Amino acid sequence: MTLLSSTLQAGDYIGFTFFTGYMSMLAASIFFFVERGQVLDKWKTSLTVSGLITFIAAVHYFYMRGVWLEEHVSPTQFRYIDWTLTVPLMCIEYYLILRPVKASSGMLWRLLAGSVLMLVTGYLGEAVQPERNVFWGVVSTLGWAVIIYEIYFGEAAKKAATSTMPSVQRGYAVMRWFTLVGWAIYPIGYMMLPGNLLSGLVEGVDLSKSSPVDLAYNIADAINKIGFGLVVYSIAKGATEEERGMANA
Ligand SMILES: *C/C=C(C)/C=C/C=C(C)/C=C/C1=C(C)CCCC1(C)C
Repeated sequence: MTLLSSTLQAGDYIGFTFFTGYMSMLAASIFFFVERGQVLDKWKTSLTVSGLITFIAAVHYFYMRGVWLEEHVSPTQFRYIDWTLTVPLMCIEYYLILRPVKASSGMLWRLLAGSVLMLVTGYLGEAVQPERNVFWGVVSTLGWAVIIYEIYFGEAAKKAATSTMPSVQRGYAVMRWFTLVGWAIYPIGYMMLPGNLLSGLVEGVDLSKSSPVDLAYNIADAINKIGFGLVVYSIAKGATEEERGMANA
């Protein structure tokens, strides 16, 4: 008898990460919304956006958890809907942090264009033409490269270097490190898809019970949504203290 159960089984480690993902995203959202009260008005929107990113993710994790428990398949549609909303919000975080040093809307549009290219082609490779996932993965990486170029060498990098606030300088360096190193977990997960470059690594895995790709994505989301939000929070807190210090001096 095959027992299709929609409760969490002892050995279902992927299921565990969907549950912890859901709960930690929710907790992070409450934290960011409550902490808005601790920073100067000009930094409040940054914390609101951090909270929205983790809140949108929490709702999607709720659904993804359900899909995984009931069907044991990758919730690819919910995954990409989540990313389509949250990745642009992360681009907006860059814009908000750099707005005091006069970042242009062109910078924001370049980040958004890179995100759209990265996510649309990633979806094509995962859900529409899985037999061509290597090709779509390469195109998607070009979108990511547009973002990396902008934050390391483009206008964003140049504007950040002109900031006189140590907390902004330091925080920006950590933000872009997340976008370079933390985001790299996603393409590594993608490369474990059947037929892709790292699929040999997960050859023995029973894909009806486990999903290495989802494990990678769930870990990456926790790091890049909660961790990234905390960096934004530390910039807002630090800048608030620096500005209050200047006002009192
Ligand atoms: C909160 C969600 C985030 C930060 C999602 C980020 C997603 C990526 C950086 C995905 C990148 C991909 C590639 C660079 C190539 C292969 C396909 C993707 C979409 C997994």
